[in-house]
Amino acid sequence: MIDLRSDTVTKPTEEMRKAMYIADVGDDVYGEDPTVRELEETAAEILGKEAALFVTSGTQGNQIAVLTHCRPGQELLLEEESHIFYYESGAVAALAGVQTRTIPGQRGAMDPQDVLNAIRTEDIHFPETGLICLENTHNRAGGAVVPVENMKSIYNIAQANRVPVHLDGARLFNAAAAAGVDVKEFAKNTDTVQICLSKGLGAPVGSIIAGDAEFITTARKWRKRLGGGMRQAGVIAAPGLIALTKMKDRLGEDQWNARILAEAIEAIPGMKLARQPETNIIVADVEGLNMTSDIFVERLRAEGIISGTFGPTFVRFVTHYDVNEDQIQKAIEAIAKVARQ
Ligand code: TLP
Repeated sequence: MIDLRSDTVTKPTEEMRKAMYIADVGDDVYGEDPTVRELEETAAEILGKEAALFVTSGTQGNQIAVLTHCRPGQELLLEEESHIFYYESGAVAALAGVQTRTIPGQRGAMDPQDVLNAIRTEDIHFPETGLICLENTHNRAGGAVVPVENMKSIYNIAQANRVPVHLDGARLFNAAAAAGVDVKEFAKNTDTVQICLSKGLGAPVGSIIAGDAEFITTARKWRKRLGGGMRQAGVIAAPGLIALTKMKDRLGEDQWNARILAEAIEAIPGMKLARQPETNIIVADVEGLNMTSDIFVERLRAEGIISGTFGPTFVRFVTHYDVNEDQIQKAIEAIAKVARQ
């Protein structure tokens, strides 16, 4: 099977497995796991933030950020197809008790003027705007890179109105690789950032949230409340450290493979790209084949290729380090075969 469902499906490398075996560990709830501490310090430095916290998943990281920034009854501004709004099971309502106000985006980027217009003025009838969330790369916009300039404009507006900004940077390193800039350039236009170690970077588990020291202290308490205080977590922090320091330099390969796959899909009669890929996510429209995405994904699976539905006629393919160029060629042949059926 060639699994192109997501970059979450990668298996840990041999180096990661060895690092897990030899990891120095302690009880992290007491702050005594040296490997976790090293991971958090390294992540804070890479992201240009004061402090960082190792959390179980991207969803937990985003939710802890919302819980730490907001109070119940506040309003959260976010792009209408963002992961926090679309894919986190309504957690911001269920856990933080905030209401969401969505703003349409262009390739994942909100218009700063729309953000400004959505920030609430003081009025007895209104909820307070508690937080603005950004996402980069933007998953449902097909891995689109939200430009640094756009983030900067929104951050300036947020600061002028004393509203914090959180970045869901699950795939921030893919954005940095595609834009040819350091992740700090994105992160500096935010108060807090969440990055996933277990997507393109290939760690088996875990995410990081970073921000100022006070924020991280409160976030640590929220993590404990949510049952995310881990004990000898060095065994999972060790592959996370490898992901963070060694895996980012190969993300260009995933982008290259995504381009090859996208160009081939574009040439298949009846198929078209929902948008040109910028990073490692490809979204294809199969409407012209008179198939739903469910049927297409099922038939493609029968040919040994796993993809994911992304709407009634949209199919998503994600490249990652467990798929090489030969396997991309096999995937192309299988996609073309299904398209002819
Ligand atoms: N995304 C997953 C699914 O949940 C859709 C995927 O396969 O792409 N932010 C963004 C932008 C994400 O894409 C994801 C995962 C998360 C947060 C959540 O991360 P996890 O899965 O670690 O909770």
